[in-house]
Amino acid sequence: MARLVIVSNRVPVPGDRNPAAGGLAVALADAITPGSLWFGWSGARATATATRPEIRTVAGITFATLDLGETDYRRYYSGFANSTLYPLLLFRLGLVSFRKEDYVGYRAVNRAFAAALAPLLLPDDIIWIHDYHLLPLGLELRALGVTQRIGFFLHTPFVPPALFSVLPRAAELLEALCACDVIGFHTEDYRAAFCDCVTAILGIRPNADGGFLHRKRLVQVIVAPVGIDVGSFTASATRAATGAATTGLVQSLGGRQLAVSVDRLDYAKGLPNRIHALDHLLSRYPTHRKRITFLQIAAPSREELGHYRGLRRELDRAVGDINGRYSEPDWTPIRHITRPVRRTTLAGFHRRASLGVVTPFRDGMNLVAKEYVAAQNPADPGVLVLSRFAGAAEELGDALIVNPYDAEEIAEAMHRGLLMPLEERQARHAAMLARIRASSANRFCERFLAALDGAPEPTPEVS
Ligand code: ADQ
Repeated sequence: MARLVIVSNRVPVPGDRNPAAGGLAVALADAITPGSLWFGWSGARATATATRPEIRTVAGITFATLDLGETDYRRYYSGFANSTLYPLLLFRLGLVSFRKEDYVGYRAVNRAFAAALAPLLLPDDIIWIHDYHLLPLGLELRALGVTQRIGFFLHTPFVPPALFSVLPRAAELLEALCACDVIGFHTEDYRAAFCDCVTAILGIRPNADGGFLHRKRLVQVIVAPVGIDVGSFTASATRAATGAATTGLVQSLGGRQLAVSVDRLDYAKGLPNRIHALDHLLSRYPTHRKRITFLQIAAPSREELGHYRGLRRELDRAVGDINGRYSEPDWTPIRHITRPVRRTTLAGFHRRASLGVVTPFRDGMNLVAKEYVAAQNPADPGVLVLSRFAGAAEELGDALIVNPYDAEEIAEAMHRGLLMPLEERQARHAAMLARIRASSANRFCERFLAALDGAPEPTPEVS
């Protein structure tokens, strides 16, 4: 049987003292079985980028990681990946900066990844590359003579040609990505936007199935929505709901309703606007004062970047302002935690929350929305308030869908959710539960790997 090789920017090595909070590891937990190889950055920085990976095997899975040199880290990771590509793909044109040396560094790290990975590959391997940090990795591997099947999955949205063509080197990057056999996206919208870019920028028109020929290679473009392992998340939520952390939380609420938000601290997640929404809720509907506690858990992320530090200050200010204006001696509207919390603990909090508030300005998918649904007690479920610009909204139309830029609309949805009759809550929850079961983490991996497995054998000479 073919071995699966996963490549991602960060590698979640078990026991890592400094794991990155994020959805990628959750999404791939089902794919990475004993015998697989996971390759990428260790998360550590050194004077120069390593040329040979450090290899560890844990529970039959091989983890091969490289340390990044300081300059490469600045140009590839902080620079082109997170200050150019990420804001662009999240539709935040005003935050995009471009420096040629960052692009050169980005390409150099992709080349270094390819050079370190190629000697580890076996003839029948299936290679699955993840996310915007590694758009040109497929091409770099092909340049070293790698003929194995290569797939690529993008965890962010994809933007239409009018936006993508803003990127200097847009054509070069698109071409490089087309060295893969299968390219996958969370939603039909992103897939269509990518195909439109291929047409507008490369002059190639994909067929109705999203396939096209590029340099003698058939490239397939597919939709594979990322999901979660619903059964195991529901089981952890049920267990955690009676555990110490959740019972302590529930006791501290003194019978008040709980609303929960869980995010990486990222400007795409719409955090300050959500806090403004709470302001609207409490001023427009004073009946909720002293009756609701809002628990915001935001794990720090990419703190070395200025925009992220600025966001943290903005959020601290907004929370302080609302708590200052509405708190009573025996009640504070917002509890604000800026630390990662264990996923199993979060599951218990979700289960006890009458409202899950997930309002990113943009999000590739957003697994927290699915986790909130999976954690609910079907007999007495809470209500999900969800941004229409999260990929998850395509599947979770039974949530209360809001425009995340409109704080008043979010407030109205929160109000409606807090008062929603049991029967309506049950019906909406049942419909959403069925959807997340149908697009589980397992199904995501199966769908992508089946497409990759069925891809025709690549021809060796690619010119
Ligand atoms: P992320 O932006 O990291 O992922 P998301 O999909 O919400 O976002 O997944 C986050 C995961 O980390 C969830 O499992 C969640 O429970 C956990 N998490 C979030 N905040 C946390 C916190 N404060 N403490 C501890 N754990 C926390 C990227 C894309 C998403 C896409 C995923 C998967 O940005 O759009 O859904 O990849 O493709």
